Amino acid sequence: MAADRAGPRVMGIVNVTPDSFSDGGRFLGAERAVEHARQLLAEGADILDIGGESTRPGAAPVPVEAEVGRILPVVRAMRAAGAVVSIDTMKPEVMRAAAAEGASIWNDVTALGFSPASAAVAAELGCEVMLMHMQGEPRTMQDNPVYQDVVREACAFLQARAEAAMAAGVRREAIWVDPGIGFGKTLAHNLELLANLDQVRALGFRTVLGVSRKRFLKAIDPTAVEADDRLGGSLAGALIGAEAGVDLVRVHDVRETVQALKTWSLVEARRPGAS
Ligand code: HH2
Repeated sequence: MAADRAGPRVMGIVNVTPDSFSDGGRFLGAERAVEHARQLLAEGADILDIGGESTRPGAAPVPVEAEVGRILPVVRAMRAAGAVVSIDTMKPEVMRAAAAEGASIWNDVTALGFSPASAAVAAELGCEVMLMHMQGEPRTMQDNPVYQDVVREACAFLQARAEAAMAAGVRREAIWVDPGIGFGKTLAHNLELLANLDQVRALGFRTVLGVSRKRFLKAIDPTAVEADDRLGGSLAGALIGAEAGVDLVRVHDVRETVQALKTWSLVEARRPGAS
């Protein structure tokens, strides 16, 4: 891991989806993803988060075999390149297959809640787990999210899921928690969470934050229609995470994020009273 700066480590997002413009299908999708993943590593990613199923509202579910088939070639190539590999999946069968190829982190947007077997499988594999808060399920989560107190409820959920994971045998040190920006949340809910990340940190686990290219950034800047129009908001998110002391940011734009975090950390080191 990069030791040349303080602040959060960077997890680069690698989406493996079949190439719809070519009859090479799955293979080409994986080949492109490997190329992309190599680039993110070269740009300074500390971890690669490999996913074969989108969690966007309206995205079609992907069967286990197809998801495994998409991600495994990328996991193998990235392990051969010496990368730390995380798998973005809800399915224990997918994580099991990826762990057999050397993936060491299970990033689960359902916080091990999708299958009753998830927590036991995580314990058995001995992998690290990223538990994320979501209200509802991906298909409908943005319809009308309601909270009394989004920060308190997200923290209580994460605490409960961490306890369930530990009860199943997952080690405390292996657990990360993530407030799940954009998952069943309005703009106001997302901003409230970003303003109170210290409360997520206070749970006592390592913390992950994902703001990169999220749709709520379009509510802030309506001209940011396409996901890759949202670099400014994404970098702001990484810096908000850095200020709050989160341990890891999950991003698409690794080079730009590393540059922003380096700049931030050089200034931090020069603040009056910094050691
Ligand atoms: N966000 C997405 C997926 N996985 N995992 C964690 N831990 N935290 C997040 O905020 C998070 C996540 C968003 O997924 P999707 O909409 O499929 O797009 P992409 O994977 O390109 O970010």
